[in-house]
Amino acid sequence: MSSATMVENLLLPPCEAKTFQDIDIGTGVTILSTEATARRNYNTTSPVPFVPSFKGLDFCQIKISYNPAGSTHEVGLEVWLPLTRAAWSGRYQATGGAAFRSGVGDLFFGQAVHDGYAVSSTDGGNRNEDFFDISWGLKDDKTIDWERLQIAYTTSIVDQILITKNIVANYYGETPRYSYWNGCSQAGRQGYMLAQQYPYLLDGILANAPAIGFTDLAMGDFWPQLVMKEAGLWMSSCQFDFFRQKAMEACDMSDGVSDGVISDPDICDFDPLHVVGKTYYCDGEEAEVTTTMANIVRKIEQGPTTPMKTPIWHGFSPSTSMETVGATKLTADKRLTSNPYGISSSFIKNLLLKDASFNLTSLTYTDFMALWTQATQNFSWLWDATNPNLHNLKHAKTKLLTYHGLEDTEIPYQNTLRYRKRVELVMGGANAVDEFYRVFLAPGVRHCFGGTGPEPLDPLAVLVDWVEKGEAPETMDAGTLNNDGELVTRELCAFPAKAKYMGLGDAKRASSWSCVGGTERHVEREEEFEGEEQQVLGDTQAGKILGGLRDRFEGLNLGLRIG
Ligand SMILES: [Ca+2]
Repeated sequence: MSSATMVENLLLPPCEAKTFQDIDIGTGVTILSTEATARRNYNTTSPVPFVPSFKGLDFCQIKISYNPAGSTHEVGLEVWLPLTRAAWSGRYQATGGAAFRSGVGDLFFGQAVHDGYAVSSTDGGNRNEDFFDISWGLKDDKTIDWERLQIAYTTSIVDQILITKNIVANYYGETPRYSYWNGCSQAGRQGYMLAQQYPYLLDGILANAPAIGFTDLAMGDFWPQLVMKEAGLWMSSCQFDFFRQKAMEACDMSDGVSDGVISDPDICDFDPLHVVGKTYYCDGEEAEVTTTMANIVRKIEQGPTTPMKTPIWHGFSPSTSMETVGATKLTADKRLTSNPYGISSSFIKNLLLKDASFNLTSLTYTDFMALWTQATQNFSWLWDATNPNLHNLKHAKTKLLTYHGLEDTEIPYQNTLRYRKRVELVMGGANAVDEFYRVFLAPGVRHCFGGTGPEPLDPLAVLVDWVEKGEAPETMDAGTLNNDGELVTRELCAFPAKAKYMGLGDAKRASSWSCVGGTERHVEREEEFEGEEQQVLGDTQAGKILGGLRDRFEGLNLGLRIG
């Protein structure tokens, strides 16, 4: 440690509650309690495989409890600050929630502190540990607790960011140089809400697989259950998987590579009715696909429609697993029955029907449509983040970055694309929107992570480079291990570009693929480009495609070096 750094660290105040007594965010919150503890050589343990554990972390842990402005509800906030000034990158990372929860505690804190971030999470005033239970949104007298819901889904996120910035300033003597949002699903929705309403609070927003239209999503994810109920047939996951396997057989090669990933589900024209009469094996028995089964799958792929057949929500692409929204379970007498997704069932029962013990299999299509209308009228204002006007985001120079898996089991990727296209309509077209908002679709990736396709490796780093170095991403590095344990790499493409196998070279290597069909845009001439001919190539998308070709030939290891 240099002497200058030692002096800097000596100047930091102690990691004690009194250091953080002076919280003033100007919106009238009342601090109820403050705890601060210096943690040294701390090991995090992760309860889930997709979050790594970290050893030997040093940080200041702060826990604050407060009443939001004008409310007597108690909200909890936790912040970890790298213990020394030298360990802090000057950055702040706000993390968000999942399912019905506003935050997920310290789940992502180890990675953040390890990477030099100050990091925080709110409980949104909801201490219920069950991610899929929203019975707390109903008061004892069966009326909706709007105050609690509003705190959980809007104001606590803003308080979280403002209070944490105060805490950062109290400790390091300066506010964060760069502030980021980082989250997926519910946290993705929170990120879009911040982008639409409070973009000045942040420099960059990473909001993946976002639950943008949360009301429609909660209703739409019940659709597969209703389809099965109306058809009078509850299908097993094995039966759904048979259709999924047939769709994969029909469309896997549409991208030129047989790898269990459909790169572009939009061009997969698999029709479930084509496999009627085919034999499948489930639970040790052989049976034939019926028309009823095929029609169930087709309706789920088409998505919910009004009685006039107007689509009201997206369907799921044919290669998407139905294990979440199309789940069924066995009754005591070994019959299959409904097993709806927790978000949908808890929302419909508690907040729409106000009866936690309601039997959802009694709902008819007509009932369901009426409930959807009620849901839109009562809850869209609360938690939907669908406003396409991003003028404030643009003006704040804040960047919004999203990836969405094409096999998302809970939120159809079309939800994100529909929003992006609406933004393009009101914000001056694709090129203009690309200046502050980019979307990357991840073939074969499920909800936030998992699946057969390569996952984004470090999307936050991509956002940081965009915000701090002005490097707008055209691609996003992704990777996974295939069934044979081999590393598969891919560069995800900035929408609307799609990854295309160039027909030559190892398909497991990113260099054998190119992004094609992207937004035509002027590419700044790079310094290494010299000579008139290369300047011309560098000016257009053609340069990028040729760049891909260069990578591809170099990837063949033939000793070729191009450009
Ligand atoms: Ca494929």
